[in-house]
Amino acid sequence: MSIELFSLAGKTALITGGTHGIGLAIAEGLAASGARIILNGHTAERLSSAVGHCEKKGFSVSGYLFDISDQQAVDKNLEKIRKMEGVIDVLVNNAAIHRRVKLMDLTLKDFRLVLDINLTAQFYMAQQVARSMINNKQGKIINLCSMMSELGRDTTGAYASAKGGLKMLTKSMATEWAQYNIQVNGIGPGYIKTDATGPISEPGSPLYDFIISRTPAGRWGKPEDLKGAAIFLASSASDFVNGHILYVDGGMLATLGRPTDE
Ligand code: GCO
Repeated sequence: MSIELFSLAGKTALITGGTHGIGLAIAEGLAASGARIILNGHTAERLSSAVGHCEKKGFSVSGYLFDISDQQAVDKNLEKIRKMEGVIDVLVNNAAIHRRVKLMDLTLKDFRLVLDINLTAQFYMAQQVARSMINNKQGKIINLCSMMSELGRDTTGAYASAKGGLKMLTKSMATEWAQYNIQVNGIGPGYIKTDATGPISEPGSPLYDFIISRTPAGRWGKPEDLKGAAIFLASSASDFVNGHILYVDGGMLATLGRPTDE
């Protein structure tokens, strides 16, 4: 019984930004639980390498190259996916960018770009996919939030504004779409070692040890640490979970931390 609860057999999952890092790890987790995975990427080389990587693991996988912030490209590719793949049962809204710049130095153009990709594009993608989920009388949407959905940090103002907004957009989607048996939730990764955190996640970088000191688990996270949360929120195990942000952060948000000399 419990195994079926977390099974994704017969389900199709679209993962945006699924070609590397957290997105690819989540895609692997969903595939290992039986889902057919559709990877979105915006660079052809990364997409084909990620599809090849998943094929080598024996996963049922396909790749679609488009920019999630380009509305026409989203419309065109969702139509193509509908024709080629059928219904999308699970949407993982993962694609995002980062601009680590102090607010006083951040250009309006870059602020708008971060909000556009990390928040507005997530809205439009979810809205379009949810339309077919309503017809299908079921669906799962997982928005990738962040520690920055709850906390600020120097140079992450644009990203935090978007991820804070994405937390509330998740709760708003849950409010309006739960009645259609669509469960909308979020995953909030802690500090995970990926390309995106590359510059700050190297031993010796000023943040590396600080993050460890702020994380009760005493380590940086790995992309695979997020697989279980994704499988849970994509499976029937979470059919009565709505508007929840599941933080996978090694305990960072649970604590004020402890003095360094303890
Ligand atoms: C940073 C980090 C964070 C992490 C992550 C934490 O610059 O502080 O990049 O933004 O990426 O979002 O959940």
